[in-house]
Amino acid sequence: MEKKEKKYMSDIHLEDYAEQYEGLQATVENAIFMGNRATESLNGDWNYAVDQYDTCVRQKWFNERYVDEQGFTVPIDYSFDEWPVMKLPASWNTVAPEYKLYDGSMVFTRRFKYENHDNKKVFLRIGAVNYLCRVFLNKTYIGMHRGGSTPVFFDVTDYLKEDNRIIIQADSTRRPEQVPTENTDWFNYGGVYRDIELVMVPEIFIKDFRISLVPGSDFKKIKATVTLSEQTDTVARLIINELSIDNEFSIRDGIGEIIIDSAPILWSPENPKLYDVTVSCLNDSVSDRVGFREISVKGREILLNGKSIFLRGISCHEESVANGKCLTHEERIENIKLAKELGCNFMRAAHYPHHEDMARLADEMGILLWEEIPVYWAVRFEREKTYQDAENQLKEVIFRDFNRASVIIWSVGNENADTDERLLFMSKLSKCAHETDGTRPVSAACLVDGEKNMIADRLAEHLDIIGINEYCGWYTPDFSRLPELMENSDPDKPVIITEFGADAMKGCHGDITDKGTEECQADVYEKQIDALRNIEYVKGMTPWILYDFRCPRRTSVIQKYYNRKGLLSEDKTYKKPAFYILRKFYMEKAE
Ligand code: GCB
Repeated sequence: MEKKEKKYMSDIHLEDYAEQYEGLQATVENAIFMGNRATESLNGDWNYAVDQYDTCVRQKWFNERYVDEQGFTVPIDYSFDEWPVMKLPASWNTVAPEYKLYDGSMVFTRRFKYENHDNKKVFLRIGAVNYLCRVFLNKTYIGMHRGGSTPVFFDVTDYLKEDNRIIIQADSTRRPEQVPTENTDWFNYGGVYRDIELVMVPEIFIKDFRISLVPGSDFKKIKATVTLSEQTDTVARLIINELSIDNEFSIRDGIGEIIIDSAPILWSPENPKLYDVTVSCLNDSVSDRVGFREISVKGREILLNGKSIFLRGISCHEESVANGKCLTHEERIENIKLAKELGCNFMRAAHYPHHEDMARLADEMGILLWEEIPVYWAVRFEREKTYQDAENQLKEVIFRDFNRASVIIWSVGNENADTDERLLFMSKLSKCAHETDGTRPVSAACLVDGEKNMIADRLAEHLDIIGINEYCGWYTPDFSRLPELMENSDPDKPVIITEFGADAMKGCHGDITDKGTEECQADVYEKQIDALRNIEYVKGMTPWILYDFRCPRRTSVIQKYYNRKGLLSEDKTYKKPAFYILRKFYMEKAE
């Protein structure tokens, strides 16, 4: 058949409209080390519109023009400057009641002035957008990013002017091929919910800076690595005044490292000692506050600074009633304080990378962290692009938090069925984590083999620490299964019980057999602790969970769209009895 000439309005007839935005995908390759760089904030008032049908990208609103490619006059379907205003960053679901359940696309725009103070290069950094974002600056498509919890960087040097218009499309649509997939046990908050800023750097700049103890050096060697934005030969300088370190080292083809004999005071939860570190090279200089510690695994032991440690932990989502995922600094401090009050030395930041401020606070306040990527439940393990997305999110969080002493474990996922495709997918992720960061153990929260009632996940072979989620006393009602499970298993590495728990609504009372009561939850904690306390290979636990959190799947009368397994109510004002039971155990353990 003869092909008809394309006489159509591209914005309504082009089915594959998203395809044209696939090209400029920001990944970890675009990331830059932030350490106290000059920035200009773009937080604040943004005009916005709900864009359910993706008209912004179909109709290319960023062009701000009246005539489409075929010569049709297109009436304008937006009024950027007259749209209502939202303060960003924000989870839009908490901004107004009409957005409480909104999943989809919203378009944000603002004007801003930019004065070039001889900055050679300027990047746009957005701390996180859930899930997908597309960015347009001054009528140009800048790029897109996938992954709702890691930072996004775009080089905007060539597009910035004195007067600028920026547009961010944030799309929180749940899709089966994404990471996480469409079905999770938490609420899918949408929005540009972490800081938006311009980052100014010189022509050649320090792209990455990593510093840590050299593993196995008896805590007496510090290694620093600098990666430049260009493959240049030059010299870098590292200064740690408090350790009398002021050393130069050479950079070849844009990369250089130095190993220095030094015995810093070791960082630990009990003594979270941090040092000010500066590295400079050519016209660039960055700094950081870092702790030095070594985390390792030996047999069935987890060693912190060479000493066996029991991880007294608690799992935690990134959520608050008032702000959704856009927690304030103070709310994060409160969460760490609550964990400490519970007797914890460890927190599991589930199920996706939390804000980098969490790890910084953990460094300062002295709490160890498990960080995780959202390879959760039934991801499309057979799909290569899904793998690439997961791997990129993993690399982005490692890039962001490498220097944080508090972060001791990378988790590559949670509760995934032990299929061949999943084994391949997640063992590759584990390999990638090891290759990207040779200083930290890798783990995942695995399922128990229900038939054999034992720890038998094939992924365990590729992990350094095995995480196990078991819900004896809750999803597995017969409690005798737990001692049996422990008895049947003989892991050759340490195990962390990454989840157990039970729902309890604040103020709901009854018998220990009445599901949803405080008594029932307390009983599950008593029994769990009893069964686990003397298991030699269990080297930590992070029960589920610090406080109740929103969950669309939970519709019962006691749940009311909340997962009620919290030790505290969702507003954190009420501690359920199970809080004190776990606290008692942790206090004993701490001694
Ligand atoms: C799990 C999941 C967690 C859920 C929890 C529950 O195993 O890892 O995300 O919220 O169970 O309450 O069922």
